[in-house]
Amino acid sequence: MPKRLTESQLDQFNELGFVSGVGLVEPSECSNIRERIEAFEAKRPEDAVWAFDIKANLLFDWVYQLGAHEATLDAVEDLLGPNIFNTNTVFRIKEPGSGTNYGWHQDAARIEVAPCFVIAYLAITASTPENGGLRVVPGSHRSTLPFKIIVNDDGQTQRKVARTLQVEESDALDLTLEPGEVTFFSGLLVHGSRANRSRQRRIAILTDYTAAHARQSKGQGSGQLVRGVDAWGHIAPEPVPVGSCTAASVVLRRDVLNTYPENPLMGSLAPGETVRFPDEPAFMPQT
Ligand SMILES: O=C(O)CCC(=O)C(=O)O
Repeated sequence: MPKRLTESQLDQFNELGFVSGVGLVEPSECSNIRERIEAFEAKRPEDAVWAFDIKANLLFDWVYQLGAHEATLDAVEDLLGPNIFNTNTVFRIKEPGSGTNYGWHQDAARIEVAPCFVIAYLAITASTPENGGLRVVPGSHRSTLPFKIIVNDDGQTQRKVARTLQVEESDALDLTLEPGEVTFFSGLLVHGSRANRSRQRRIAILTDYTAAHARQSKGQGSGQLVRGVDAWGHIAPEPVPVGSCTAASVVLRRDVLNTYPENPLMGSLAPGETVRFPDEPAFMPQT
């Protein structure tokens, strides 16, 4: 008996690779989260750019707590079973009128994970076709599709990103969410999103959830065990941050990112290429 999702939602997830519009977080909680985001941006605008970008769950205690949200984990348990790691929480914020967009991609294209992780896209503000909400290609989650690596993609500069080739736009579906609603989708589902043509910010928080028994095709991932037990040791354990973006947690996050076989910010490194993180000492916060 599923804990949170209905049998038909589970069937849809298996068939199409996603289930959308699952109301899990109170809109008032979304307002609180937005206030925290905007308070950090006001206080430390330069740090907000990198701190929210990847593994924010290693930097902020309140982001960790959001990743461990009980109702969300109940739904994830229905999809992945009872032993769950949070392997990455990111913020995706599109300013009014901004051109930030995400070309078609499968998050699990470069490093396969079996069983595949599930991504929870939580709408902190409403998410609509006009403000650059999520678009998915239903049923595209069954295999890794051909892709190419792009450096300095239009929508995301200073990145190496994997972009799926030959996606038929007419196969895509626009998803609309109210604040507090979640789209769960397979890490293999082809998805993307367009620019924000509205006058409001679009704020989404995406979390990757991985079953503790899952295996990666390359290297070893790491994560925070947010539910159940880890009897497998496939995923390296990550600590829970104390406080909000302290120097200690910044260093810890960089150490974690440095252990990846592919650098998650930049993709594969060329021979001799070294990693530079935007949180290097010049940016380091004071304790
Ligand atoms: O925020 C979005 O619209 C999509 C983000 C995304 O696909 C990603 O960060 O990989």
